Amino acid sequence: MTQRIARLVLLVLGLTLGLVTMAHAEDGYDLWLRYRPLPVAQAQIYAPHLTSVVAGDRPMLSAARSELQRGVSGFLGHDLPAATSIGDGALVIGTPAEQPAIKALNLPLSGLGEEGYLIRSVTVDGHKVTVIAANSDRGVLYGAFRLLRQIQTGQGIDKLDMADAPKIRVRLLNHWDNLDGSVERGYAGASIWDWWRLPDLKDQRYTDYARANASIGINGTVVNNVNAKALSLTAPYIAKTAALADSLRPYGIKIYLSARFSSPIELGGLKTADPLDPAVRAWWRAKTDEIYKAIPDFGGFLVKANSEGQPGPGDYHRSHADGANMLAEALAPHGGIVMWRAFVYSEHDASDRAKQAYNEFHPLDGQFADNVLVQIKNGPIDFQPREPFSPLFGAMPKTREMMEFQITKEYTGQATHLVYLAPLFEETLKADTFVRGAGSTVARVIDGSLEKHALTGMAGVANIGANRNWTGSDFDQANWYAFGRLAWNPDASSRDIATDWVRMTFSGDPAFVTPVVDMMMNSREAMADYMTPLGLHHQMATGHHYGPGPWVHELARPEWNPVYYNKADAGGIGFDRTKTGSDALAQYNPRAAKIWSDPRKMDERYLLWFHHLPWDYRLQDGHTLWDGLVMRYQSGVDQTGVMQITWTGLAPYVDAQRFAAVSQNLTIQRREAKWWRDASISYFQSKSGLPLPAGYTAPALPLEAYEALTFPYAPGQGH
Ligand code: BDP
Repeated sequence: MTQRIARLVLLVLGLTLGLVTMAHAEDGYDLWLRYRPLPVAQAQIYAPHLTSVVAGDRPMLSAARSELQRGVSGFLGHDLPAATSIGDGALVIGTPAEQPAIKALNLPLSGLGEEGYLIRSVTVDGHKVTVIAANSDRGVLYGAFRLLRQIQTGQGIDKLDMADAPKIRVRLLNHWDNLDGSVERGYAGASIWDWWRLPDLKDQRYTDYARANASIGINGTVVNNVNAKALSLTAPYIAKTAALADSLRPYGIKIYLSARFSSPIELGGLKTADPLDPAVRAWWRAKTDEIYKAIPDFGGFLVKANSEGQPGPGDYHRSHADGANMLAEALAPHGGIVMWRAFVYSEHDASDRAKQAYNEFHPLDGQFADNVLVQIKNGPIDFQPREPFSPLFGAMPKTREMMEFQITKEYTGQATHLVYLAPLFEETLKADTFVRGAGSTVARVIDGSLEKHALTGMAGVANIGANRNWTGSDFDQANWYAFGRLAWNPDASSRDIATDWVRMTFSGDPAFVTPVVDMMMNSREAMADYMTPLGLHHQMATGHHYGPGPWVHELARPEWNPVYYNKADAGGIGFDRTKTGSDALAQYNPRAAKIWSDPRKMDERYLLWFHHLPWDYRLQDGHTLWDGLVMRYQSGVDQTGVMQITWTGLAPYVDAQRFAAVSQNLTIQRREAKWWRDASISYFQSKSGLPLPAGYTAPALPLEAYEALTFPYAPGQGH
């Protein structure tokens, strides 16, 4: 008897210890692919449909099979055996070309293209099975992850009939990772690429990175910074990149490189990098052939040229099209592409910076080769908390235009602030360019449907680093996740995506999901309010862009200074981009321009982007501009308080480790939101000379104290 009790005590102790260890194990490494054990009742519902897996053994099919096996053993606690014959509850995965059972089913796969999939509950030889079918192995892999998501989000798998295909062809991460292991604008530690120990060391992280990306449909990655070193194109680095490509290939992820335009001079010993020079062209052709020898499925080049000091065709009085087409010619025989960035502004151009990319690229429409994508940042300036869409979208109908979003939160709270960026992405994608009448959304420009382009793309500047949780904070994982989902389907809803992510990453309990999704959905607006309300932009401190710097005015180039953008003086605040000012509005289709042209009717969240207005201007709610500005800063701060309260109440649903990490970040966020509010109000008050509206507290410190702050080791500055 006593022995039995002792055994029981041991068992309980063991279980408790087990639970404690489990709680500790939630360090975020598993991302949204946690596959935690299901409650018994749920497991019993799924188990009959997950008895075995029938799959071919090509690399991507094996990857799909092993992911299903990993998932099932996590959910149900037992193996999912690989089988060759079909029995009840089997998962039958593959393509009609290599899996006879799938061929025999004659499924409607023709509309699914290269990468789509179909998942169906069917009967084969009297056995109830689930098929995941596609035209390619990659499609099968995506289908496998889709089935796992179905279970992770608590939905049925007994009567499945779903099909999906990506709307955008090239779905890429852009790593701004340097070869020395630092990451420009990275807030999650060092680069995950261990260039020093490559090609010999193949870190498990590379495989887990590939799995995570494949699970959201990302099919390529640019592994080095757009501020590129020529070194990346030398033989030793090509070998290192080839080793990375080997790790990523089974998950359908292609490797791309940022190419430094002056490489023919730096590596080839040529006197010029003039894109029309035959020797330069020959150098790029030979270099490209060399890369393809090592990486037969290499994706192509990303180029930042004649931008922020980078070399480019402009150095030889050639156009961006000349530069892009030279590389396109070298890549074309191999099926590779060029992504040529439109992020340019010039020290020789005194016009509004928001107009410069359009001015430089718009005249080149029709001149880019077929395998060139022009990669355009979502807004005309630089990844601000809120920007109107770039006027280039839709303005170059003969050009393949691709989207560049920033997933890493350079200007939007870095890794500490809880800011879900998908509503920002969605706002841009849903914006109407009107170039072909109403409904010509940015999404339709970049998915190619508007101008019938087949080569389409979306890139996201990665927020991934060597931190155990990959992205520097648990909630920043959501931005990586959402980017992938939106690149797959630019019409998807950011709320739906958040809901899936929360269920997969934390808990499916509605008492948790609803408040967390609401908090995420409000977070971007809160951040825009405490940093740059009413359409203000580029108010961040110099260099590291951490914290406020609305007073900065002494930098060499006018457009580097926040005062250039806020234009605050005794008379008012805001950048006049109407006819009376820079007339940047004229770069938009007149119907799009009209939406922002009248301050009394427009969405005031864009107000000071387009208009310079007096401090006593009446906002739509009747408050003066000055009062309304202060109120919005305050409301942003208040929202961070609400977020803290919400999260505190959710402790029972989250493991202790992640709960504490998020709580601590929310404390930082609240403190920094107050700092943003106080410093900004101090500065603008020094211009407006007006008292704060009744009931609003004065900034904690005098303006000089905010101006004097320095942050020598602020992260993300790269080398
Ligand atoms: C800015 C970043 C800078 C990048 C640049 C770019 O501050 O570090 O190099 O964009 O996109 O946002 O090229």
